[in-house]
Amino acid sequence: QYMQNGRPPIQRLLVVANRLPVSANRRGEDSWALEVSVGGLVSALLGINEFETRWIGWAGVNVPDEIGQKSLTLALAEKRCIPVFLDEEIVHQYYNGYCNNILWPLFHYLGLPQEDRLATTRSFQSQFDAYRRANQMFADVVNEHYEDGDVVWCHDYHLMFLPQCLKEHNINMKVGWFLHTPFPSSEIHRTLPSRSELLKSVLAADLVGFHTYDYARHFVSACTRILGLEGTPDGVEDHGKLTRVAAFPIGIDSDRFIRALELPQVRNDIQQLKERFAGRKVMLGVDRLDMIKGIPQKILAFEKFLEENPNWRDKVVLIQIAVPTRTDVPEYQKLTCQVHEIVGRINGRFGTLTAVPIHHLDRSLDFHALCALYAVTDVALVTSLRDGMNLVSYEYVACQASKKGVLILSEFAGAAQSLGAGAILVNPWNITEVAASIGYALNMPADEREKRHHHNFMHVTTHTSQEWAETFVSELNDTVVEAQLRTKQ
Ligand code: ADQ
Repeated sequence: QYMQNGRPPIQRLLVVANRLPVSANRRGEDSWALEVSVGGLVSALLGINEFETRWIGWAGVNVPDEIGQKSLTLALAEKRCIPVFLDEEIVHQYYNGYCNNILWPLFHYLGLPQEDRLATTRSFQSQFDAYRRANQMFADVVNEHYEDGDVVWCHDYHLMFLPQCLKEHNINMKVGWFLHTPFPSSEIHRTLPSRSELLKSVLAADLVGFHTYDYARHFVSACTRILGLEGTPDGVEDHGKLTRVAAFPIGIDSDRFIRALELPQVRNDIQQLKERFAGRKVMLGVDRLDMIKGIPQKILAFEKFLEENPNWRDKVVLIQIAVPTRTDVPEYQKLTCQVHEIVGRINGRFGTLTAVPIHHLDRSLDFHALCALYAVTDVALVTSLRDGMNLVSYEYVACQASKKGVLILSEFAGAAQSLGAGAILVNPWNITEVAASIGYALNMPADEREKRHHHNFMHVTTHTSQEWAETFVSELNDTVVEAQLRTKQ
């Protein structure tokens, strides 16, 4: 067990997520361009040094030929990534179908697909079968690379079947599962035709984690009401076997944002933005263009604010950055059109020859441009209809050390539990309330801004993504040790 120098060996952490943190583009038969995408999860895991991390996931490309699969596997190995190869049909049924069309909306309280019920019901079973098959393919890759003592951390709603597949193969594997979205009330979850199978599979894990205590409670209620199991303060018990269930709120790598503000390029961007918007207050929204983010509701609230406050019309601008996602899905195309239409109407109503009230950008910003924008903003508007946590609110707070801007935050984002005392909390469905909060935020005196910001800044800089990852993995190790002790007794 111990290496020659007397220190315990470094434990390996196998992180399994639908997507690898690397996107692959084919350049030739056996040549690949790899681009690392630094998201919340990647930076969280880059920061933990006590484990040797390997990523297992889909590279986002269809590679049907053996030469391509071999060469991509070699190229990814240099980034400590191991690919799972999924063909187009399975991606369509598992990823676009079951994950994005069924689980994603349901977990965000948007219900199961309504249109053409019969078609949905017929395809439901085939999508669910594909979901199971895809999860088994992830499990096969994990099993192939697993070594005794490794910790396996499964991520998100794409992989709810994975814990069971892994434990069926090796009951001693240490398996944790973490959900990045909300877990809905058991009354919502019970509408899902495959409700029991998914719960049972997740319960095969040793540790199950959520962003908030409420989501954990909903999960335990679903297990007690749907499966008839016993909920305990520690989790869910099934014939003496305990699955530990707990809240592990994610954070961000706040230092990365704070350091970026000192870079010459970012300082330059900040200066330019200040000059560009001199004399006006800047409000900001940064979201993926997804129905859960409440972008139309946010813009309608801004319209109401401008309607009721003519004196602010040429003194405030809303910058909405919306990264298009899932662009091949009709609902998302509809959402894009809806947002464009509302923005066009408002700019037509309240714009002048020299200024428009809303700058709407359908694209992603690079990290440095995003930091500069966060830093110059007076008010950030996060109006998610539901959101597991919402990292944009954290990133905004991290970049506001000098300006001490105000965060308007949906009470339906997990972040409301952690940043609620410093933010102005709103119900995003209540457009009148959000409009009034915009007025309150724009007029807030400096001492109140300072106090609110201080509260949130302390939270964001102390509850970091690294701490989140370390806590989850060490809790997983402890849970397994405790379970072994219990069975010995
Ligand atoms: P997301 O739904 O993607 O994540 P969020 O937590 O806000 O939501 O993270 C988005 C990330 O993408 C942020 O780091 C942000 O900077 C970046 N981003 C968003 N829009 C951008 C834009 N226009 N340009 C550039 N960057 C942009 C899911 C859940 C969340 C949960 C996270 C982590 O839905 O609730 O907080 O996982 O668990």
